[in-house]
Amino acid sequence: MAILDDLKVTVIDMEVEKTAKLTQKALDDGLEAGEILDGALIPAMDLVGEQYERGEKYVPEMLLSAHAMKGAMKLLRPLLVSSGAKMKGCVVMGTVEGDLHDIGQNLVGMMFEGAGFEVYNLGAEISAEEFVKGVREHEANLVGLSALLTTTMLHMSEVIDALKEAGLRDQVKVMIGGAPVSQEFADEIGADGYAPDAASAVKLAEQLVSHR
Ligand code: B1M
Repeated sequence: MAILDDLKVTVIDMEVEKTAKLTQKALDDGLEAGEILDGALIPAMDLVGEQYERGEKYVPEMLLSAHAMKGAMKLLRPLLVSSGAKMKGCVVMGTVEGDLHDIGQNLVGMMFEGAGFEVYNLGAEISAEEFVKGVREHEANLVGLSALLTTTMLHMSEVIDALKEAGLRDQVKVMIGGAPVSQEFADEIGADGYAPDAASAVKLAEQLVSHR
């Protein structure tokens, strides 16, 4: 669809305002939030990542594309979270220590909210201690960990260890996600599950809280 192709280009070209305008236009034209995400915004960020890898783009440019995507997500948020469903469970989530990639985990958080979870999104660069504090404070029954870097994914097991040390591991399920992690890695660190994307993250969260 032409508008999705145009939107993809505006994100890649780091056009923050134009991205917001086109996202609004796509919504006004009747496109669904999911179509806009999957048909333009996520593929655009993938391409930006590939361009960075090939040395065709640098960090500040990646950041501007990320700003454009975040602006679009602001407009999509009300549509992704409006459900009014009864609370299914309480999730404390965030991106692990040293990792400031928060677009994916924000998206997962919005989908959780839309599916009827109570969500406490702690943000990015969250230490194991902060996750423990969040679980205690909100009496969460699910913890969602995100990492986008092969270096920071290693902090996920520290969160699990800290939950064990705090005596909280039995009361929470831990799920992980983010490009470098996998089901194998989840098994290795003793997480309860892994989801590759936001839609499957919701399904997994529902399964995990219903099997308590
Ligand atoms: Co960064 N970056 N980045 N970056 N960046 C990647 C991740 C990279 C793959 C790019 C590349 O080389 N191709 C690469 C990582 C390589 C690696 O470790 N394997 C990389 C690098 C190297 C870096 C820096 C080290 C660059 C540098 O400074 N030299 C640096 C690190 C900074 C740090 O964190 N300490 C860095 C910085 C940045 C920016 C700040 C510029 C910016 C982030 C801005 C922000 O998030 N606020 C940025 C961006 C934008 C990217 C790319 C281009 C896009 C990430 C994104 O938002 N994708 C990325 C390349 C890529 O991923 N294609 C890249 C869209 C988002 C919707 O997808 O986050 O994968 P994603 O989330 C998905 C799933 O993974 C899953 O569901 C989401 C929705 O479907 N998911 C979960 C995520 N979390 C989940 C949790 C769950 C379940 C599912 O349960 C709890």
